[in-house]
Amino acid sequence: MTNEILEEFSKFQEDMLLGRITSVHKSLYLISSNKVLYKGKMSGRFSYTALSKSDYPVVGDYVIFMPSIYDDSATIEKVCTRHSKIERLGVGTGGDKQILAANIDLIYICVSLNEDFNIKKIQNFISTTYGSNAEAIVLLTKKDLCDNIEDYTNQVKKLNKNIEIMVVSSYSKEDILLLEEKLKGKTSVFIGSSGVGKSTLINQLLGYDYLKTLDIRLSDAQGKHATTHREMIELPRGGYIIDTPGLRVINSYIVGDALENFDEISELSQDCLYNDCTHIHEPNCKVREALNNGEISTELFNSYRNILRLNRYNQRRELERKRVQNKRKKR
Ligand SMILES: Nc1nc2c(ncn2[C@@H]2O[C@H](COP(=O)(O)OP(=O)(O)OP(=O)(O)O)[C@@H](O)[C@H]2O)c(=O)[nH]1
Ligand SMILES: [Mg+2]
Ligand SMILES: [Zn+2]
Repeated sequence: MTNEILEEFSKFQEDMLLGRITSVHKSLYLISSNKVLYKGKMSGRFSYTALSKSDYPVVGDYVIFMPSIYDDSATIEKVCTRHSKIERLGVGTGGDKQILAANIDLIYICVSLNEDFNIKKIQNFISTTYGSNAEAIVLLTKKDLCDNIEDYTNQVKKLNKNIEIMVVSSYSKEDILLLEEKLKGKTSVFIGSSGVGKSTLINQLLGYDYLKTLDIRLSDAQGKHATTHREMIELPRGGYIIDTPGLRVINSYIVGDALENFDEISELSQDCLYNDCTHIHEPNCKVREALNNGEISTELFNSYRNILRLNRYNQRRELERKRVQNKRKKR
């Protein structure tokens, strides 16, 4: 916590509390303050004066709030100045950059050794950390599945000789202890594709299965993410870690990156009746429901649909390419 935040807090009445946002669920903000969890809503005054979405709290934000005298509800009056933040590049979302998390010291770019490893993707991830005021570290996961680790670390070094690289396995006690040491006293965030083991690592750090993890690797667009919400978790040996849902990678990394900008829709579509819902005519479609009651804008929905269409086109082209290749081989 910075002195700036303490000074901001000192300007408020004594019955107000200072806390930190651990997760956000639509207009409900979970706040942790002195190990007590509160369910916060924004005050009328705050909502009235807020100018943009980025004024509202995100995971990791320090907030000043009034606790209820009856239950665990609370009214948030102020979001304290952010000393760092990680933003997602705004593609097709009307230019408003989305803040993923605030007040973080370390950003761990999680990439699994073997199938997930892609140097261009790592470069993209590193780019998103520029200007965040946090330090980026490349965390190569699932080292137990890899027997040429150096080939991979060398590629990262060639890309950026200054970036710190860590290589871990979720199943190595030694690695977990090392990570625990690095995370102590800091706020860190794990970002990366789905299935690289972000939540598994956090569960190992906690010593029990707190977070849901993926049992079977589902790497296609229809695959469900194990993690669907960003959440900040206090570690037993000190420090905070923020778990995030994985990036969707479908054929082309660019499409995956773009889809990742539609967090809200991606989250909604996890609850659609069909895994491969196109959000046009299927029954029990949560995305269309949200569109109808104004929770998501038509503009956002349309650009999302365009990305899906482009993606299906890419998939068809890829299938066609394979078919032609196979034919040639048979001749
Ligand atoms: N071999 C091996 N498998 C691992 C390791 N860590 C995690 N896994 C497996 O990888 C799969 C995905 O792990 P998760 O922790 O759910 O991945 P995630 O990055 O949180 O995925 P999302 O929440 O979807 O973003 C699970 O089946 C884990 O058991 C590891 O170090 N080695
Ligand atoms: Mg996860
Ligand atoms: Zn749907």
